[in-house]
Amino acid sequence: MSAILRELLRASEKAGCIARACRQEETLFKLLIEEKKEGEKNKKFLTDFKTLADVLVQEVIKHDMGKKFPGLEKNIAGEESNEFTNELGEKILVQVCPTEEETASLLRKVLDGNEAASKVLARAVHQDVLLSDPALDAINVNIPQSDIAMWVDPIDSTYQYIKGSMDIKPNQGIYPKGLQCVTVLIGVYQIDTGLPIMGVINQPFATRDPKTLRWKGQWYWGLSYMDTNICSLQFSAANGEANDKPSSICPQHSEKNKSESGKHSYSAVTSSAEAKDILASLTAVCKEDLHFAAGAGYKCLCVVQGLVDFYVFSEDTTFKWDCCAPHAILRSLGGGILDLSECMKTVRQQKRLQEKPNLLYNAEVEGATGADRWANKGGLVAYRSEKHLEDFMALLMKNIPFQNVNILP
Ligand code: 2IP
Ligand code: CA
Repeated sequence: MSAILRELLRASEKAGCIARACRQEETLFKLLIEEKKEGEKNKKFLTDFKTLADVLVQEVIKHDMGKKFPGLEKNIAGEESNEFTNELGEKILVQVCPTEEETASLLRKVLDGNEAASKVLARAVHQDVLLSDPALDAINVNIPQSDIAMWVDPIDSTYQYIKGSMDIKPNQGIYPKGLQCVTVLIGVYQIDTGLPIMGVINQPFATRDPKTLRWKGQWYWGLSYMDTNICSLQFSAANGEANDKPSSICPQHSEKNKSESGKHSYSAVTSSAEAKDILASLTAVCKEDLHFAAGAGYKCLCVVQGLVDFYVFSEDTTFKWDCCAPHAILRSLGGGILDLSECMKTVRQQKRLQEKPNLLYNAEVEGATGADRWANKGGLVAYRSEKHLEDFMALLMKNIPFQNVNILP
């Protein structure tokens, strides 16, 4: 099974390379940044380039996984559809062709004849990405291929990707916005239970070399299946070139977080789009340790890294593809991602959170259409250690403004 995880990692790294190429290769970068200029005649075409990058990355992941594990590609779903309409209104199925030349010629149709851009992109699609992560060799589990399916988010936080801010300062290690918030997310779940079992988060723009000004990526993986729980963060020194963060950046919530009164203090990250009442409560509970950051995947990564205890979001604007990969990694560390409204209901009834309302990845939202079928309808709470989950949830409920209790589930 480490073979699948190794391939996931390689596919995520190739996706990261394509994401970097679109910003670092002159011909592609021009197409990407042009989009920022408002009111341009060719705005529609240029907006489509961003979508093309997204679609292409998703197709590369499907193609590469299917090549190594035939049949698996049929069970890979993502945010994007690969049907593409170009400026002339032609419908084109964007896919990876057998050769670089064929892919370039297909891309030319979508890119309105732009020869140079098509070639550069096709080269990135067909390049071989070599990586080694010796920690993966330690894994010895056997999961039948027919039991698993995957969710892919080719480029999470697309807005930050297009905006491309490079000089955002982190606050206690957390980037509120900027390229660091961009992630590639590949998660594997068990078809019958809907639970996530393997995941990779690739951060293509993790650090920037001050001399070459080139970006370097970083990856995180985790596997949680039966009795096996294993995560790249347990092997900090052996994580291959791309991972150079020491495991000490991941302090577990510890006694140091106890205030003088003996009560625990908690840290959390949320979206700037969080609802007013939950925000008020989070502020009351976490005080200066409440952070805002872009990207659902990146916020999960902050929890994985131990930079915050929780990621809380009550709205229904995150999706299965945003959470499957981080959820698997968090499970491998002893944490998870739960449905927030279900947790609140349980805590409100003064019951224990024994049966964890895990986010599940195999069922649609009843009655929903389009992307909303795969929304995390009840919001989410992501955590790395379950030790303080109930206490934190109880505090969160207690601090929701009284006059608004009727919004509660
Ligand atoms: C988005 C992206 C946004 C996030 C939203 C996701 O995915 O991660 O940043 O909103 O929930 O669906 P926020 O940053 O407010 O949490 P994408 O960029 O792939 O559309
Ligand atoms: Ca996303």
